[in-house]
Parts: sequence; structure tokens; C-alpha cells
Amino acid sequence: PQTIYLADYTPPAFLVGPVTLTFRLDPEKTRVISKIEFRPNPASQSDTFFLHGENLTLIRAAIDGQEVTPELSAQGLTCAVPDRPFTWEAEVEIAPAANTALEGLYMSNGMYCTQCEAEGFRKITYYPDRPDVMAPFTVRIEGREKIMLSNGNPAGRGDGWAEWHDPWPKPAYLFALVAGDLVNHPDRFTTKSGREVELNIWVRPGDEDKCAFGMEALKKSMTWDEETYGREYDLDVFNIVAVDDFNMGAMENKGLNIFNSSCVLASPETSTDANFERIEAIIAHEYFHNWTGNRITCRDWFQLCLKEGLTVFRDAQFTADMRSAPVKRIEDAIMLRGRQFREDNGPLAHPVRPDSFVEINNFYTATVYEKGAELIGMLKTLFGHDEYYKALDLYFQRHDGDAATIEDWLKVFEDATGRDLTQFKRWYEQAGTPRLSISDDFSNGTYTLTFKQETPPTPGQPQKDPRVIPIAVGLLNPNGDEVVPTTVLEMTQAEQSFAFDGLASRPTPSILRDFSAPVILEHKTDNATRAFLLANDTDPFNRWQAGRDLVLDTLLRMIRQGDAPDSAYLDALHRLIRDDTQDPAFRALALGLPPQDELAQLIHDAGAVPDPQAIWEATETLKQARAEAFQDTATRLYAQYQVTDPYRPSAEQAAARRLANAALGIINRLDGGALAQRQFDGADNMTQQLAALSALISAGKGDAAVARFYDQWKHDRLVIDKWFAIQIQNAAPQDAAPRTKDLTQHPDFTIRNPNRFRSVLGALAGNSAGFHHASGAGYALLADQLVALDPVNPQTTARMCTAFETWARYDATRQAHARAALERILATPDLSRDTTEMVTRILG
Ligand code: HT7
Ligand code: ZN
Repeated sequence: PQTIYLADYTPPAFLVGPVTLTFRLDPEKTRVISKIEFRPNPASQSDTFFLHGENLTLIRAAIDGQEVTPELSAQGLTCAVPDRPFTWEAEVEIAPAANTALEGLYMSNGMYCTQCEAEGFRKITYYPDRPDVMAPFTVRIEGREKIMLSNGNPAGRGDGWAEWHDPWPKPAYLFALVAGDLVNHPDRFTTKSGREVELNIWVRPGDEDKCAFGMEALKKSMTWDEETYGREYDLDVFNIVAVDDFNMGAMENKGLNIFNSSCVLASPETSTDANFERIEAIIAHEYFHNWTGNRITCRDWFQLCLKEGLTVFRDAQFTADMRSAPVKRIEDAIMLRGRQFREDNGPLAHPVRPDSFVEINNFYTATVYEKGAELIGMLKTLFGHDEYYKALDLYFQRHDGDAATIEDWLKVFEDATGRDLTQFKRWYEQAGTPRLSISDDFSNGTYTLTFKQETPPTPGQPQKDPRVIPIAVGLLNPNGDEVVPTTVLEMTQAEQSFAFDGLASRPTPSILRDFSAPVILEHKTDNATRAFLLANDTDPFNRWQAGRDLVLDTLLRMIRQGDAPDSAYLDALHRLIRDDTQDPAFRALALGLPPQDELAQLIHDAGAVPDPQAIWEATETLKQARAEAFQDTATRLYAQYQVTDPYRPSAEQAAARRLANAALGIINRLDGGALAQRQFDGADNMTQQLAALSALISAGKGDAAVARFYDQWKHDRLVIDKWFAIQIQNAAPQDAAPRTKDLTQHPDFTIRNPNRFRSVLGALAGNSAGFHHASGAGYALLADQLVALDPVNPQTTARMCTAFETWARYDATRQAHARAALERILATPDLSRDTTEMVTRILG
């Protein structure tokens, strides 16, 4: 397959004026008639007229009304055209019902829908399918469907047809069409300048009662973007549609967002607190794209982080404002370390702005999204609140209507702040997570912190240059009082010292407060200092981090040396969870254990070979020790944090349930599932029911509850996804692959639905000791399923291959099993470009 390079960018040869599309819908033979105004681009050297097009049957084509016969290839067409503006017309035929890849126009439960990002529009009609070609669209849909939607504002409808007009020039990846037997949950919003906007969430009949929360989230997002960034909505209608078969979470098509139903439908009975929080964040994310992505889009797909990093940063700010800022930051750091650091450390490492790709769909990664968001956060930390918003105002003013680049973005910050960002740009260009080691010194009242940064080599990048790292630091005196409040140190060199004068005694440093940079801190400190910070640090993130460092230390000593669980850790944690002045959500977070995959990475980084079984056993031993040490406290917390008010998905109620369910997890190890059974029997919401089911399965008492749960929820696809996943997540290492295999034979399992596939095979990949079991059964099973899925849905297959990205960490036996599985996938005839690229990179 062909590699595409950022360095090879050239402007489009032709620019596009108004686009008119007519769709004559039919599951097997949809006709798409396009009429497009083209004009030569004076900024281009080329006069080659090339239109992308894949899997299209061309019926006819004409230029200025004269029939033409273009030259067709598997990628598109070329045609001789006049050296002046002209009108292109084409009619093509496509088969939405046969489209299982879920890119382009496809069908889900009898409903037509589209997914065009990144390069799906070329599966709908011939077009210059690149983000720097922008045009206003008018769309006519002809069909028998009750509801027929496209981007922009409604422009008319009659018997068997509907028309839409989107006045905002947009790239083809933001095109959308939906048609089906849908019902809506309507509402209205008045923007700050007085525009009346009609809001709708469109769902399948029967799902109407699951839209209210999403609608509230949408209105909150609209208000927040006006108040925080001054960004107002710009059409008369904002439509959201829920679709069951969808490759990712949601899509920000202009005025017509399409959502995976799991990311919009919510009710207390069927959704957990975590589901509600995620839905609120995704609705916000897609809405915020209207400015960061749609009004200002990307010049090319290498610039993906320009819209995704910024929009993730904006949705994180929103969640922090709506809920608890410290809890959001801690959760984001857990996620970043679990997914992005793992990516940065392995064969799939790539810069936030990659410089080459084979298949762009493989670059919708944690690095582009989450690390991309961290870079925005660092700019805000370096420049401060006022300068950040000044730069953002300039960005919106200067680039509205543009297809922009990272260079444009950084130039805006340079112009707004007067600072040079040449060095900062390395964050966009260099892959890998910097490791920051620290030493300190105290003499004559001066405390000196010395930092050293080093980034290990990554594929194709053996050498790294030092980056600008904002290190937020505070200093505490021995009484636990803060003697130096949070100060942002700006590290620019490979090694650099910072001094603090006038201190009466040697302080305890609190370093990288609020996780001020996406780096790995190598701080050789002792457990007494960690316990001190856990008790005294004023920065909530670092207080949580101190607890995390303590548990990592004890777990690593248990794994490496067979030590018993550390009593200093148990005491410090016990003190914290007993303290009712502390936020219950924070205490629940402190009770969380580090992911087993992260422990494996730490062991690997220290030069040893991780044993997933030993990691699992140590984790189980520690859970048992905590249960024995915290039993009485857990019993009290469980009772005290029961929510008696009617269910609300509020941050407060969710925090109480989270702590009570953490307590349940503790008690469950000692009472053989008795309390979990009571909670399961009495649960009136999914958060409580699922937590109890999980506890029952862990206690080995889950069979009856698993059967009852299925019986209760077999009509609800999204709940049954949870049912599949929870059985695999809670399976012991030797049972995980066999259990998964059984579940793939369940009549409700299908590889056609990405949510279902992920709920089963994704759960296996997430069960670290189970997936990496020495038998190789986990690897073989996933390979079997990926081979079956690839011809149906290459995008989801390729994403799921990331389960293998850590294979080279493990021992020779596991490596041999993993390599055999990967080579078997690669040897599959007609393997997609998506999966070929991923497996090739993973094999290295
Ligand atoms: N911009 C979107 C990314 C996307 C996508 C979404 C659904 C299905 C396929 C997709 N390919 C790319 C989602 C977002 O970041 O908001
Ligand atoms: Zn996005």
C-alpha cells in the first residue's frame, strides 16, 4: 500500500463552488446525482482534474451539459476539462444495504445513514474528497422514509422528498444524510444574539424516553461555548441522530451530528453514572466541533490534532466546569497513562502530528486526541488564562472559514503573546513520552530542584531534542503548610535547575501539580514522603498521585520480591477513606488500583519481563489485604453513602454511589457476595445493578444473577453489551479466553455491530492477565475474530489490533503465540489496507 507524506502536500488543482446533490434512495440501488461548480485553483501548478471515487457505478457524466467519458480507476476518475470554470454533473449508483464497513452511505436497522470522516464521501459520489476543498451544499433526498435529514437548514419538503441547504462552506467529510422511521425529542435554544435554534434528537421509536439527558447536555454545551469562548451556533436547526451500527462514538457533521446510540441514549435504568458523564462529554465534544473543526477545519489529515486535540481540551474544560475539576483531571491522567503512554512506548508510537500514514483511519488515536489535548493544556499553563483566551479569539477571527494547519495555530499564539514557539512545536513533531528525573538540594535556605528530561527512541525517531515542559511545583514545610504556592517552572533544556530562596527548613516538593505536562516523573522518593503528601498536599491531583505512588510501590515489591502488602500504604489509605471531610469521589478514586497493564509497562521499563499472571495474583492479594484491613470502615461507608433520593445522574449522587460501590467491592471479598446479592435484588438503577453483578461474578456467585440480568434486559442492545462485557472483565485469567469463546457463540453475538464486537473482544483485550495468558488462547481467539471481521468492517478490525501492541514486552512463549496470531492475520488473503498497516507496524 502507498504511504502518504505530509511533506508532499500540494493545494487542490480545482476549487469547488456550490454543490447540489440528489439522492434517490434504495437499499440496493441508490442513485446519487451531483452537480458541482469547479474552477481552476490559481494557487495550484497542476491542471489534472481528479475526483476521488470508490465502489461507485458511474451511470453518466457531463461537463457544461456535454456527456463525457472519464477514465476510471479503483481510486477515482480523471477527465479532460476546460481551462475555466465549468459545471460537472454525474450520476452514480451505490448499494447502501451491502455496505457493512459503515463508511459512506450505509444502512443500520433499516435506516439510511452516512459516515464520511475521514474519506467516506468518495464512497457516495465522485468528488475531491480532501478537507481543504470546501463548498456550500444543497441536498435533495427522494424516498419513502418518514424522516429525511441532511446538513444545514430545511429548504422544503413534499410527498417523497426533502431538501436541505447548508450555507456554510464545508469539506465533504462533514456531509451527512439520514433517512428512516425516526421520532424526535424536540427543544429550542436562543443564542446570545437572539437566533432561535430548533434542536432535535432523532431516535428509533421506543427510545424517545432516553433523550432528555442528552438534550440537557446539548443546551448546557451551547451556553458554555458562548460564555467561555464566545462561540455561538450558526444555523436554524441542530439535529442529533442515534444510530446502532457505528464505528466510533459520534460524528460532528455540520448541523447533523450522528451518534453511536451508546453515546446519546440514557436512562437511569439502563445507563450507569459513568455512561451519563461520558454522554454529556461526547455531546459537548461534537457540539464544540462546530467551531473547532467545522468553521475552522484542517488543511489535510496530518493536521487532525488541530481539531481533535483542541476539541478534547474544550470538552475536558466543560466537564471540569459541570462536575469536579480535580476528579476530571485525575480520570484524564489515568486514561492518558493507560492508553496514550502505552501507545507512545510501543511500535505504534507516532507524533501528535504524524508525518506519514498509509490509512488515515488508523490515526484516530490517543496520541492525536488525548496527547493533542494535553498540548493545548500546556499552552494554557505556560501563557495563563488571559493570554490563552486572547490567542483563541485571534484564532477564531483569523481563521474562520479556513482549512488551517498547526503552523497557523502556533502563529496565532506567537502573535497574541509575543513568544517564540519554535521549541514548543517539537511536542507536535516528536513521538514518545519524555521521562523527567529529579534531584534536589537544600543549603542556606535555598532549595534547588534539578530536572533532567529524556525521551526514548520511537519508530523512525532515534534522537529527540529537549522540549519545553511546564512543571507546576509547590513546596510544603514539615508541618504540611504550603510555603511556596503553585509556581510554573518552564523547563527548556535537557537538564535544568530552579532555586527557591528564603526557606527556613528543607521543604517537601509537590511536583507536576495538576499533571501540568504529559511526562513520566521518575522521582525517587520514599513512602514516608508519599504518605505526607497524601495527607497534606493542597493540590488534589498530587494528593491522589501520592496515593498512587504508594500503591505502585507496594504492588511492585509484592510482584518482584514476594513482599507482603505494605502496612504504611494500608494505613495512609485507611486514614484517607475514613476522613468524611474528603470528597467521596476523591476517596473512591484513591481506592482504585493501577491498571495491570500499567504495572506490566513499569516492570518492562525497569528492564525486566512482566508476568501478567503474577501481576494479577499480587493485585488479588492486595485487594484481600485491603478488605481485611478496611472491613469496618467499608461497612460504615457503604451504609453512609447509600443514596436514598430518587436517582439523578448528578456529580454528587454519582460520587456517593462510587464510594459506596468501592466499599461493596471490599466487603464482597469477605461476605461471599451476600451484600452484592441484596444490592442486585433491590437495585432500581443500572449503576447499582451492574456494580452488584460485577461483585457477584468476582465472588464466584454470579451464575443466577447473570441469567436474571439477561432475562430482564434481552430486549435492550446497549444493556446486553454490558452483560457480555462484564462476564469477561471479571473472569479469572485462565477463564477469560474460554468464557469469551463461549460468548462469541451466543445467539446475540454478531460481528456486524461494532458495539457488540467491542463489548466481547474489547473486554477480552482489557482483561490483561486473561488476554496475555501463557496458553496463547487469548491471542488466538482475538486473531480468529479479527480475520472474520476484516472483510466486514476493516476500520473496527484495525482499531482492535491495538490489543497486540504490547506483545514484545512479554516472555518468549507469549511472544511466539502473539507473533503467530499476528502473522496469521497478516497472511489472510485480501486483508484490508487498514489492518495490513496496523499489523505490519505492530510486528515492527
Ligand atoms: N471526528 C470524528 C472522528 C471519526 C469518526 C467518527 C465516527 C465514525 C468514524 C469516524 N472516523 C473519524 C469523531 C470525533 O472526534 O468527534
Ligand atoms: Zn472530535
